[in-house]
Amino acid sequence: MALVVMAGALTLVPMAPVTAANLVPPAPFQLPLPIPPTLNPTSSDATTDYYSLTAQAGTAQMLPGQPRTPVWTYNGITPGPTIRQRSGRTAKVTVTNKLAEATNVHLHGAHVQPSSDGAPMDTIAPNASRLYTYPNGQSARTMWYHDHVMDLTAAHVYKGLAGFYLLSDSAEDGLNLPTGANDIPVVIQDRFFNTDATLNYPPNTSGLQGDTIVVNGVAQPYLKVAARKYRFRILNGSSARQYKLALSNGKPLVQVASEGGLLPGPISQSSILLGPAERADVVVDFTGLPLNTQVVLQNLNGTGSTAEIMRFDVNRTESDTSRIPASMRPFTPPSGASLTRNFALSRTTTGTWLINGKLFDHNRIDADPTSGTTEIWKFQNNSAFPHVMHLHDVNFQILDINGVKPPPGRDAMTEMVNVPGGGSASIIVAFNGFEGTYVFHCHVLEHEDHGMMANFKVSGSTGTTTTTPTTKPSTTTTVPSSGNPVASIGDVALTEGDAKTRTASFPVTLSKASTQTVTVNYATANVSTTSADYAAKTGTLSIAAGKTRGTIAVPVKGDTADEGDETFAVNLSTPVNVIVGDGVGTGTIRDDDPSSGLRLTVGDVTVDEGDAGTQTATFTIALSAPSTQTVNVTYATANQSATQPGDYTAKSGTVSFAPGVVSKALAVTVKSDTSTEASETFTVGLSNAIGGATITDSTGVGTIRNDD
Ligand SMILES: [Cu+2]
Repeated sequence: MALVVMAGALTLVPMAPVTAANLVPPAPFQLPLPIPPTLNPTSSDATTDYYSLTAQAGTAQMLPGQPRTPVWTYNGITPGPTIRQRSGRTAKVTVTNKLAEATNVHLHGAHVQPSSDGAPMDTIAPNASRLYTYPNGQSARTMWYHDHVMDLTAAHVYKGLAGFYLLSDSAEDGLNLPTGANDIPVVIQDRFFNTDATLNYPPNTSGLQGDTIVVNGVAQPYLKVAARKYRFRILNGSSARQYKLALSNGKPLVQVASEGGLLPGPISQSSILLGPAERADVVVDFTGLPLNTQVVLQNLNGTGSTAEIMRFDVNRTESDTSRIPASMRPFTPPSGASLTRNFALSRTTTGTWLINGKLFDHNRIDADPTSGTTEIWKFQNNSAFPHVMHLHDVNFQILDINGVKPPPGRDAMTEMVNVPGGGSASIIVAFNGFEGTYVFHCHVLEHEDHGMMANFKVSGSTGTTTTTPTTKPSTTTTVPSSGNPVASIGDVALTEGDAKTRTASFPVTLSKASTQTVTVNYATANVSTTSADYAAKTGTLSIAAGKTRGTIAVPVKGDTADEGDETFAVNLSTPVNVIVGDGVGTGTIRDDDPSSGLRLTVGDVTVDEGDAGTQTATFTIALSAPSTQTVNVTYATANQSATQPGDYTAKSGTVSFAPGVVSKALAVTVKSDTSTEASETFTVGLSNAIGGATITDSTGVGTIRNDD
């Protein structure tokens, strides 16, 4: 409806309903499969690769014989460019928002600090930029990045905001799986199109299932292949549709990886069920097939236009030295759960979705696991729709679905569990590494956007982190701990020095001795270091049977720059015969150079509300002294008694201090009204300082003084 203001009166004028006709899905296999290009870093240093993504409007040739479709893109294309990153090397991705509304980026599958996780309320305003830091302490795996803003994720991903993020490591290199041009990411989505080739996204709370299958952004494409092996990294990037993948020639799909990366061994499957956001890396072997053979990737769950996904056309022979290895990556599942939590999944009569009877509230903590502990989470689905539950930050193992062990390929580490309609599933999850608040939610994106999301807050086991007191659900039970020992890495602080190289020795301790040799991989990663202040290091720590302690030594370099204290991390991964408890050791390099300790602060502001229009609350973000290097800090507004958008306009982004600059103004728009409410407050919070400064006052309070 349109609002028309006439002579001081408000008149509601209904607009004609939109009646654009739905496009009949085109005949399949007319356009080639596009392969999203690999994103080159804008720069790289000893530890880190820097990338730039811009969310912007664009067009794409999604349909054969039709005009280009208006879409949302990263760097002009959908799916966005593929980020291919090495395990153990930090990625710093600057995302610039050139869309007309807020967006953000969540790296799905990443073990990452909360400030870079892309939480629903942690958004990038139009024309703002945001730096996301991905430590990449995990093993090789297929991940994807996508928009994750509050209430609008489904619509934003539907418009095109998704791309691949592929992590590789040396263990994977050694397996001789198909690589390079023979390692192809494939995202399957479904859409409705209007007859003018525009996207049609009808309002929906059940979970949208479009009538046109698009692969890498193109309707039912074909791919010309050689008679050899290929690795296809298949992602279900749809809102709600579940695909049962199979090959039309009856040959198996050989699954080599799932969400958690490489499986212990290959699994030959006649079909693979893939729910939203789930991934399966499969090797398809076209060797020996005659030229001109056509093999269709089918969806056995589909009918008509949704039964066929894409076609492979064998058009050449090629030598093939790749292989499917007999064994790949063994893993130790989490064990020794100390707590069980129960989550009931249900729907309201208005179509919204609930977890334990509640809609999502970003201010409410719904589960409060302690870092270093393991829990069992049970999902009871009291609705007819399947819910694909996803936990941010952590991986877990599925213990059962409807009381039965999960099928092959679904029993390895993952962050997705497909809970059948009317059914149940349980998972075992170890919380370690980063502390703070993350979301878990149904990845049917319309369910997520309509309430089916909750917060879990990982708190430190040492009591050094302030935690919001919460009461555990009455259904909590205690499970006796058993199984492998828990490995924890300690923190180290040392003074930088000027010239000598010193050694930061990180202790790794086991909760008890093992009867077997324990190994764990480690890799250093930048946290607030911006230059090579330490020697990046990766390797494998081995602790002999009967022993409970090992050490990881990292050389730290001295210098004479005044840069404030700096921190880096040592991340543990790929545990064998051990569970990783605290998997992140923090190394603090104390700066001993002159005028040490650059401090970042944000001041308070009071503005009079006024009766009409808007006012500006100007916050001052200050650096205690000029720096010789660029200092960046992330900021975001947050509600107190004043709430956005009614009282002020939410704002978030990054403030950058060029060398020598000590003060920056941050203007927040405050709305006026004539109601006689009391004075109200909101805050501007600082986080994630980069460039050697420490945040010593992280919260500026904005007071809107009522003058009515
Ligand atoms: Cu759901």
